[in-house]
Amino acid sequence: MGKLLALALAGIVAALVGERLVAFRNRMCASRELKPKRLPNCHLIKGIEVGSEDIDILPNGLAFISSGLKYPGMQSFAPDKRGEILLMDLKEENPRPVELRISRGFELASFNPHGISLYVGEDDAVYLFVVNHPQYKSTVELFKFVEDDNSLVHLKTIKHELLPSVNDIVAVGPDSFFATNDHYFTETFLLYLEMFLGLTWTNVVYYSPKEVKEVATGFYFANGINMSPDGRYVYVADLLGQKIHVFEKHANFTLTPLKELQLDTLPDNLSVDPYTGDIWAGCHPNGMKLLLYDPGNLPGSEGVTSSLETTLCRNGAASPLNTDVNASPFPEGKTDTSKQAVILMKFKDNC
Ligand SMILES: *[C@@H]1O[C@H](CO)[C@@H](O)[C@H](O)[C@H]1NC(C)=O
Ligand SMILES: *[C@@H]1O[C@H](CO)[C@@H](O)[C@H](O)[C@H]1NC(C)=O
Ligand SMILES: [Ca+2]
Ligand SMILES: [Ca+2]
Repeated sequence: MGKLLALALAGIVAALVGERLVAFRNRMCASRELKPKRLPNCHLIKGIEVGSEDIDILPNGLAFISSGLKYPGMQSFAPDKRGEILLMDLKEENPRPVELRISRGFELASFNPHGISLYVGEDDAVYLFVVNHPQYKSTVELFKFVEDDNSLVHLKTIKHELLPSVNDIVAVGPDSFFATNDHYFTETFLLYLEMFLGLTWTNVVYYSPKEVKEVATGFYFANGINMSPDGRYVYVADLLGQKIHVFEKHANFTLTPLKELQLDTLPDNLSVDPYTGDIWAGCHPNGMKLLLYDPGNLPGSEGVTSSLETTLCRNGAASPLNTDVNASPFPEGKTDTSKQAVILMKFKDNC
């Protein structure tokens, strides 16, 4: 009898693990294959070989790039090199990235920048918010950009118990922002277990010096976050949920869910076109390949875009259109970081 019971229990555990494994592989798009394609207007920018995690661009064409992220479980192209913020003037014919100098007093050796966000203050002062992971912890660094000498003046380091595992931020004031936490747990074993079991415990937090609060939760892996140009809507990419969530933002900085855009790929960072309001997402076509990084079988990248109309229409379900035709992972070459999205996947507009 004892043996039978043990056998039955073992069977149940195996079935549960098997079921979780299948669900996990689905969330990771583990069997998805894309044929590499070359994009004629896409070329490598020299000087960012160690990867560019995030980009934010000022209206005058100055692009800020965070580079050199080291993230547990992910391939790093230069594990011993500290991270940096690069500046590139997109108005130039052949723009080249230059490293921004950071004011003294900031601990540069452990700089590990992740998501970034720009905020232009009333006096036209430019603030740069940078998610940082010194010793794999999470902080948000606030800098002021000094254009005259290509430098960043460090203003403060923000740490908070509600910000344990920050991925990306979107600034809403000179010292306030929304941030995504991409894990609930911070301990390595537990955070892998969390992903494997498919817990939806990651969240979005609003931070200001006066108030810090959770404003949305229920994501498998909250990743990129951004805002509509008029500031009325907030967009959150759920990497393993394969969705972009659309929220309405209120004057008291709470969010109410409005809509979800279902994708067939793993969305990472989100950019918003300041003129049209279109969302552009850099995505990972196959999360398993990203995790198991094999230089002989690169994970690739793809982009997804959603027009403002599609994003906001209440009853229209956005669906990716003809992925195969428009898809093209990063061209062959040594710097595939799956961080350089190169394709465009149009949404069918059902509005
Ligand atoms: C915030 O504002 C929204 C919309 O005006 C309202 O429904 C909500 O109750 C407010 N929440 C808090 C906590 O004040
Ligand atoms: C986001 O990441 C994609 C690829 O993952 C990259 O191509 C894109 O430049 C980044 N976009 C911005 C503006 O953050
Ligand atoms: Ca960002
Ligand atoms: Ca990200």
